[in-house]
Amino acid sequence: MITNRRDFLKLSAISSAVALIPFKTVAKSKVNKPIVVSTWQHGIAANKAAWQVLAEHGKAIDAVEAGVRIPEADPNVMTVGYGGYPDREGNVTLDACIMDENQNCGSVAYLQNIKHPISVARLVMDNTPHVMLVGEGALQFAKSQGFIEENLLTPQAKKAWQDWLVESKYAPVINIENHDTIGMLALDMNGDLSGACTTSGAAFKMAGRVGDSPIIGAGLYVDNEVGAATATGMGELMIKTVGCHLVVEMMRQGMTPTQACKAAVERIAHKLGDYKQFQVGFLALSKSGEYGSYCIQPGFNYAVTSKTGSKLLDAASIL
Ligand code: SD4
Repeated sequence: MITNRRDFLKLSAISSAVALIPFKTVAKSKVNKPIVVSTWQHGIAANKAAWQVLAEHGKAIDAVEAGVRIPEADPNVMTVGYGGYPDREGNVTLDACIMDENQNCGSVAYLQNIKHPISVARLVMDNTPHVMLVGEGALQFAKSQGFIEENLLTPQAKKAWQDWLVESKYAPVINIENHDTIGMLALDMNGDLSGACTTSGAAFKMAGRVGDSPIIGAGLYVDNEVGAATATGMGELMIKTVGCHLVVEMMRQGMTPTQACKAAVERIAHKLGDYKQFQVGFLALSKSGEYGSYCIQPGFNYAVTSKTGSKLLDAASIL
């Protein structure tokens, strides 16, 4: 029982000391590093590029940027960067963010005609006092940094949009047929965590729509004392729950990455009620190099690359 002011102060001092202790200290030799994880099958190629940086003792922040640039440039990946599906008006609009081990972060949203939004986000982080630039301002900034404007709408994506226009049925549902954002998390040789997330967002979205992927805390979060998380699926749901921040905070409280992802997905499902028609998936990596994932619908997979090689794993799901 707290009997006087001195006891209260003592207790407050103890509680704040406890709050500063990392959630779990793992013997340095047991840390699984370096390691990189990323969402979906295209994560395999992306991880390969990230691994080149990590294997040479490079920084996690450089690894994640290099990694996600691969699907950004790939016209066959229809929901990231070049070749991404456009919005209802036929414009490809891109969202991306990046976060390092010191809580520095940068983000761009509703960026058009620039193939590598993640690198623009990196420069927002490195070269400006801001975290987020959007639309025309983000484009002007990109151009000032030497990025070149190019048409990102490939014939394949244009055809898909024209086919969609026939019915123009706008169902703002992201299920397993409408996804592929890449979120990537890395732990480098130094034991530092960073993450990146980049997308063209929901296919045929309303003009001006921004999802979770460029929102720090929703589509990506990194706390170098605890772990990192990224998300894929219906971005509105991650924004409403600040999903990735939630996952990291649950890890701080002692959950494993899988347990934390599961708890966040269940929180969303519980609040939604009709969750069966949506997809939401989280991927998390802890400070000790442990990883895990969880989603609503089966079908979400993720790529893991470490010293033992690369593998594609299926996330566990509610359904
Ligand atoms: C969004 N979360 O814009 C993104 C879409 C996505 O896999 O993840 N697709 O809502």
